[in-house]
Amino acid sequence: MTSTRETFQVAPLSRTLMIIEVTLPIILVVLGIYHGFMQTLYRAGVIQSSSFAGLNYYQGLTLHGVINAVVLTTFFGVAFGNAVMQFYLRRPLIGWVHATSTGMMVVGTLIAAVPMLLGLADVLYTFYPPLKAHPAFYIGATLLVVGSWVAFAGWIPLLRSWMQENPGRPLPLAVMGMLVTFIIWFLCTIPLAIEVLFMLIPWSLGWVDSINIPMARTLFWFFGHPLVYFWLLPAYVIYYTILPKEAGGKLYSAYAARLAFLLFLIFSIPVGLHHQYTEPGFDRFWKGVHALLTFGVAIPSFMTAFTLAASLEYAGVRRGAKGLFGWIGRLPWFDGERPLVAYSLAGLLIFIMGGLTGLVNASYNLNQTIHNTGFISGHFHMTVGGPVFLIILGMSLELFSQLTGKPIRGRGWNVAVPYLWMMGIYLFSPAMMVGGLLGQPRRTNMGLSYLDPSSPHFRLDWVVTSYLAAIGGAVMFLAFLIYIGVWIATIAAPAQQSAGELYFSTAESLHPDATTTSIVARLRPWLAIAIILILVSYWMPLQQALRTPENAPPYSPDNPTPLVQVRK
Ligand code: HAS
Repeated sequence: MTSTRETFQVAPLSRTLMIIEVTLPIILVVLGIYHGFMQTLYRAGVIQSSSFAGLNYYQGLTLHGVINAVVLTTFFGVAFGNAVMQFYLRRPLIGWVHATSTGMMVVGTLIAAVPMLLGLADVLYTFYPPLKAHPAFYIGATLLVVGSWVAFAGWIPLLRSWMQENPGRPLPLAVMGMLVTFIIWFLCTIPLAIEVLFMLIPWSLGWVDSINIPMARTLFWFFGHPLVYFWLLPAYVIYYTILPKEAGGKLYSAYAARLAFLLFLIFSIPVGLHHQYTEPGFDRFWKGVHALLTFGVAIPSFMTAFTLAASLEYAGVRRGAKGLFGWIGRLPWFDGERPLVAYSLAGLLIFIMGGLTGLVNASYNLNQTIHNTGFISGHFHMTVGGPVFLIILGMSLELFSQLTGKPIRGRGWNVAVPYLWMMGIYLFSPAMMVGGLLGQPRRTNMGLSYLDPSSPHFRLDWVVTSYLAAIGGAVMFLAFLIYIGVWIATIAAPAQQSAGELYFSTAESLHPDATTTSIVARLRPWLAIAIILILVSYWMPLQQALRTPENAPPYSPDNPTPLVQVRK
């Protein structure tokens, strides 16, 4: 990759739409984060309902999960993809396609928000049956996803025209990373579309009385695991392109980075059964196949760890570091002018534990101990709640600043946010994990009888871990409040540079990058392998799910009696 100082001027319509794409989810996340903090207080017995607004436990948890894990991440993936395509391909987005995509996503989010706020969709972010939501929830979610497909489709003419003009160059690394991200997204949202359109919506409209639960769950996890790489890969794009340059060095190997993205393409989808190890109806053999492939999907992250560590060491040495570990101290950890370094380093330090605990989950035997316990919540707050969330915060603010021409205010506070968040996570997640190892379940308030010393269910060890998790939650909440303060100060500041000028500092590769003929510069062979692996790994499990129709009536966790009687 070559380094560039050129900026790209975004057209006025796209600029307005991108400001909406980065601002709306951050506004919603205020509600999402608030409900996360309230969950921790409630589980520790500090408050008696799931929020000060008196929402019930599952409604609060649904708002927390759907806003943070689905709405924020999808908007960010689209906004960042739009920025990457325009900046690196040096072409404007097609205005009407962009407007259609953003419009669908905004309208879909608002439609889904109504039943969630009214308590008619307490189905958590996984919304698998027998939990049943109001049809508007599923219809809104569908619009959000289809809007993101439209954004992806809008990039294709830009890519084609760039390739025609640059026949001897591989795609810029960031563009390739975002392309892989959205191919994974497109492939994995197909089973989701089947589940929502042909199962959940007819069921929720009352056109059918019951639903095949194993099939719905299998289709969900067919989507649900690759989903986590849709969240993660934009962060990897930033780690590979911006971080090494901002840290003062180069990317150790762009070739290795390309290979990592392609390995995600082949391994991230055929692994969903690792969420269903404990479910009956699936042959052990296919659970084993998915377990093996899950270890495969860890390989590109291990490669990333080594490539990034080498890139950061190179940066530290260039900054004058001596000795084996001197480079660590030389990195610009607290440089307010380069906030993405702080947001990246804190995220990476969290992800070391997030990734390792993922390998624990993936191990079939260990999974029997931790499935559906607090251990899982600990794991995913160190992944989606760590590197993913921090990169979204850091880059959203950066994009907002570039699109509005307003410089980021409170730069010292801004770089404190990721480290404070990291401290909160390192209190919260281990507490949840230890609680999980002690048997504390996730996603159930159980009447919180374990808090009551007079109850036969009283568990002092769970009370201690819940308190530690609540303290971690408070620290994370404080970090987020500071972030919102920085955002508000930035909005209030007058514009000082021209609005809509995109600029991403981009690292050169220390070792030779791919050429157009390199295997890592060609997407098609990898896509073909991905599709073959998907077909092989899901062919039998889907048939097994079809053969075991455990139909059940709808169920509400808040009112645990069947809402509708199954037709006799
Ligand atoms: Fe996971 C459950 C396995 C990664 C998210 N995962 C979840 C759930 C979520 C989630 C949300 O196999 C809960 C779903 C639910 O609601 O039920 N996960 C894995 C594995 C990985 C993994 C093997 N997960 C993620 C990522 C997520 C995410 C990424 C979000 C973004 N996960 C599972 C399994 C379950 C599961 C089971 C189901 C469990 C159950 O029973 O329900 C791997 O991809 C992880 C590989 C990562 C690494 C780490 C590499 C480290 C790096 C940092 C290097 C640091 C540097 C810094 C360079 C091997 C890259 C150095 C700097 C200095 C200055 C020193």
